[in-house]
Amino acid sequence: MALEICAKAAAGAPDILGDCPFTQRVLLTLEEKKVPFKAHYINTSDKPQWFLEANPEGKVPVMKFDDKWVPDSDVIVGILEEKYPEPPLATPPEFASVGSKIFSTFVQFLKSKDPNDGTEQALLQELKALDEHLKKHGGPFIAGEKITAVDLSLAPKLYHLEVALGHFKKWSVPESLPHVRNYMKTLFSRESFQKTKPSPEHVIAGWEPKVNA
Ligand SMILES: N[C@@H](CCC(=O)N[C@@H](CS)C(=O)NCC(=O)O)C(=O)O
Repeated sequence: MALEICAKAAAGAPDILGDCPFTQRVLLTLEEKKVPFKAHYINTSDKPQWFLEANPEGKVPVMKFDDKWVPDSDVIVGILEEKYPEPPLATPPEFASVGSKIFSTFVQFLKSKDPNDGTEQALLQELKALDEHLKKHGGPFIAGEKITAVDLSLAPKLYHLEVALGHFKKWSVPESLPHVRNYMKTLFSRESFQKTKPSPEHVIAGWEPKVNA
């Protein structure tokens, strides 16, 4: 039987995949490993009772393994790697934290209302470090020629960055960071990404209340 996953539903569209980067990370892992799955789309603004009983913390994604619902994308991806070792996607430990501050610095910059508060610089610094890493190690992925878990975790976050900063701040990754720009193009054009990406409209709708808070 196919594995079951609870994924975020799009706002106002209960049958469409929503804008959760942690859910997409797990879906990307399943697609890369060609593991069949069945998704339940969860309206996170009005969570069904059965979902809250299965997962009292109430966050998505959760995945059912051996009749037990398991939360947290980090844990789920680890279990998938053990149960479905092919193709291997574990990232070598020395590369596992590359780009790990990009999402938090992006969110701070996105929410910032003061152009001089340093949040843009903080994000640029993280993106520059990624650019230098990709240049030094030759890419196209963080660990070299093969895609690994760290790329599958970063890809949805970079997509949110591109869509949300483009929309709310008319901002894009500068041309002075060509390796990051190419990396994003490579990730976003991958079949697994195309199959699992939320629409830009849903990404924008998801960030709107946080940007205008
Ligand atoms: N650390 C968790 C984060 C999951 C998470 O924050 N999910 C968000 C959606 S992107 C969520 O379920 N929010 C609904 C809520 O907190 O009620 C993971 O990696 O799976």
